[in-house]
Amino acid sequence: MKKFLAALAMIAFSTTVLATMELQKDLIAKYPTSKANCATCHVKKMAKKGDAELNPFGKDAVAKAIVDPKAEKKVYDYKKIDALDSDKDGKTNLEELTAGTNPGDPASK
Ligand SMILES: [Ca+2]
Repeated sequence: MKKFLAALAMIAFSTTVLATMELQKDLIAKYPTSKANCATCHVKKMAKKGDAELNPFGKDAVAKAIVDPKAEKKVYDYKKIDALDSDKDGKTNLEELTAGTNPGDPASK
């Protein structure tokens, strides 16, 4: 039973990580100079399960950039939040993604 639960936990974790990797690839495809990684949307670069808190850019993406919130597979239109300055550091999200700085971290601009 323990092995089964461990396997189940691994699958759940992998699915979450894979979903995140897919979003990361999507972001890089749309903003090739963005240097997108986990910390682009999350507080911690290597977020563990249950500790994947979103940073201000990640929160704006979830709140304002999802094309159809009811769809099972979420598609993001980041253009909807290009003009915002999610982390309030004086640079828009588009400026930060283009420059390769982090739009969700005010210490990166
Ligand atoms: Ca920033």
